[in-house]
Amino acid sequence: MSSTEDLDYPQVILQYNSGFLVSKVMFTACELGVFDLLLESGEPLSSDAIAAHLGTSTTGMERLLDACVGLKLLAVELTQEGALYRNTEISNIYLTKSSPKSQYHIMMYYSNTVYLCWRYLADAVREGRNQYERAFGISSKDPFEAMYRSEEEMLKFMAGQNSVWSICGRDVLAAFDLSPFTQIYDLGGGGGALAQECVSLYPNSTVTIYDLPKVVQVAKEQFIPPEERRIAFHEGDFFSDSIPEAELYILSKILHDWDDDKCRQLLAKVHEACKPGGGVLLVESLLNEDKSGPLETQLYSMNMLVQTEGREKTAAEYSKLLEAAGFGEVQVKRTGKLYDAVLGRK
Ligand code: ASE
Repeated sequence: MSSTEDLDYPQVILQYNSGFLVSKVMFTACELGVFDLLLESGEPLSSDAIAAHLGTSTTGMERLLDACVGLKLLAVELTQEGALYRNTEISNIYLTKSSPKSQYHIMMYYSNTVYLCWRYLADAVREGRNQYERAFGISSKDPFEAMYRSEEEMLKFMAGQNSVWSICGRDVLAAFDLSPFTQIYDLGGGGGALAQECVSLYPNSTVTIYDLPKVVQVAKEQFIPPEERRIAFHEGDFFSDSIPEAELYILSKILHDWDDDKCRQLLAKVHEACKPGGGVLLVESLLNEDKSGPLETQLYSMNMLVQTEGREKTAAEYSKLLEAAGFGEVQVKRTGKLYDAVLGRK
């Protein structure tokens, strides 16, 4: 801080105070369908018209729209008939449900699930564990049993993860030339958006989505088009069931869910299954070596505390885990975006 003015009016403190209000305004406009309506309408609309279409109060909608203008998620124009609102380009691409890059589902997951866990952040820090018992009244022995406590919750999570891959998937898969690997397993591949990116980027590859039976069933029925022949499915629990032989295993946002013991166990099992000359690709958000950032990754690590038993790690920590499991020639590629890639070879 450089001047007394900053001390009298501490921008950071004021901004951080209202940070969660910002998220909730965006999530709520998404949830109510504001951006979808403005995309469909094709012309600017008044707050009364938007409120009427979406079945909300006018007094609430007017304030929500103005806050969205403040956040630059909407633009407003004053006319003789009053204020008219329209989407910005960013909103059209990322905040509408129908866009191929829509972030709608991850926002609904954050707004309606993650948000409820964060209410107990102080308890999570005190106790060093996730907060499913307090937030939802359910046992938290297996974090994914808790996260998939209903089909609806599982679907929300799968759709949310898929929306992340629609904007980050290509970068992490292009970080290394994976074309030598044609037989690929995506362990914990969920809704399969990363698998779809993979077969599109590497047309000679086949990707098998390995996940819990109930996840695979939903992926098959709701996420992967049946005509996609390069994507296969394997139902199993990668801790207790066998892992078939393959050339490359993708573990995308898997290790960050589990404690170090389970990470070591899983990687040892993957190493055993892996063809000689094959490899493992970790896709994770990497912390700086001194853990001083990136902020987004530090925040994800807090989220892993409230929701799972894992944490975000540094490149050196992932390399060490890979080497302990027998993988060598470990290479790290930072993409400069949310998710990075670490490749190890057998
Ligand atoms: C997990 C990922 C998540 C487990 C719990 C989670 C996310 C939210 N809760 O493996 C998503 C992480 N955030 C983004 C933007 O990807």
